[in-house]
Amino acid sequence: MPMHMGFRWYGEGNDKIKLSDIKQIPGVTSIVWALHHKMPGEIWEESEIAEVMDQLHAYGFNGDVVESVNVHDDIKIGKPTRDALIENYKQCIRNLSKFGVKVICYNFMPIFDWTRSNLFHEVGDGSTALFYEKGMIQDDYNAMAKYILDFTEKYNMSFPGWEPERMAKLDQLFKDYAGVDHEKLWANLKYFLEAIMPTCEECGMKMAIHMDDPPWDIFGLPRLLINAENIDRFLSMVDHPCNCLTLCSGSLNADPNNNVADIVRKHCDRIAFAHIRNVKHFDNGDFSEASHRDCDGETGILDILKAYHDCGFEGYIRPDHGRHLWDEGPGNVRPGYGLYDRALGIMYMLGVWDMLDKLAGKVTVANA
Ligand SMILES: [Mn+2]
Repeated sequence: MPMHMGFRWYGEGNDKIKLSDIKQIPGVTSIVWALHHKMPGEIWEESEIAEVMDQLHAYGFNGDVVESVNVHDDIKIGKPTRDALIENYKQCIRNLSKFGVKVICYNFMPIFDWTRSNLFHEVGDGSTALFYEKGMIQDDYNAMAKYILDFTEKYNMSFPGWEPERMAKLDQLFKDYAGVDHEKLWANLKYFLEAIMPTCEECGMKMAIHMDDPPWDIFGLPRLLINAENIDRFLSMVDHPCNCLTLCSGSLNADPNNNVADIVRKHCDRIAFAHIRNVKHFDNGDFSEASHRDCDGETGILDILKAYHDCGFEGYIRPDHGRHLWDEGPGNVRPGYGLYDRALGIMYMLGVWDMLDKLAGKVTVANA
C-alpha cells in the first residue's frame, strides 16, 4: 500500500471548494475533514459524523483523517475541569472510530493556532500567500488577534483555533496561562495523552500532534513541538504506537535550523500524517509561504519526499497551505486553502513520488 493522498476540506456550506472539484485532482483518496462548528470540548455526535461521511463516500473518498479535534484550553492549562473534558475527548475518539476514522490531528498550542501577520502577501508573480512579519508578532497580541478576527468577520468565515467566542476572552485566557511554563505544558500534554491512549488502542486511533506554527514561543506563551529534540522528547514521553505526529514541514521549517527530512528518517513509523508545505525565508526572520516546488523555498521538499519514499511511508499526506492564484483572493478563498495551488502541489508531489517509484522498479497504479 502506498501513501494516501489527502486534501483538506472545510465542509458543505463552509468551503467554496466542492468535492466534485477535488475529485478531478489526480490521486486524491482521502478528504481531511472536521466538524468546524464544534467548540473545543464538545462531543462530536454520531449523526453529525455520519452526515459528513456520507457526503465523502458519495464521491468515493474516505474520511480516514480528521483535522482537527481541538483540545480545550482547560486541558492545556491543567484545570480541575480537565478530567470531564478528557472524557468528552475519549467519546469523540470512540464515535469517530465507528465511522472508520483512523487518524486525529490536533495541536497543543496555548491560545493561538497558526499565526501570521498578513494573509494575502504579494509573492511577486501576481499570487499571494500567508506571510509572517516577525516585527509584528512581538508584544501586542490583541492587535494580531484583531487583524485575524476583523478578516474573518468581514468575510463571514471562521478559522479553526480562532473561534470568536474564545478570542473574546483573550485577556482572561492569558491570565489563565500565566502559570503554565514549558515544563507545566509538557506535564499537561503527558497527562492528556496517558488518559486517552487506552481508548485510542481500543479504537485503533492514531493521535497525530501537529507541529507548533511558528515553532517558537509567541507572546510569552510556551510552545513545545518546535524542533527535533522536542519531537524526540514527545515520542519517548508517551512511547505508544498510537502517539504519533502530524509532521508539518512548513511549520517546522519556519525555523531554518530544522531539517525535516532527518526527522522523517528517524521517526517515520510514528508519522501518521504528513503536511507538505514550502517556506521562503528572509534575512530579517520574516518568512513567506511558497509553492510546493523545491526551489521556490528552502524547506527541502525533494529531500523530504525522498525520505518518506525511502522509509516506505504508508500514512496520509496532504499539500498544506498553498498560495492564492488566478482569481482567488479575500472573500472567495480560505487563506492558505485555495483550490489551485494545492492541486498543483499534489501534482508536484505525485510527480516526484511516481518517479521515485519508477526508479525503485515499482509500478504506480491509478486510484479506482
Ligand atoms: Mn500543517
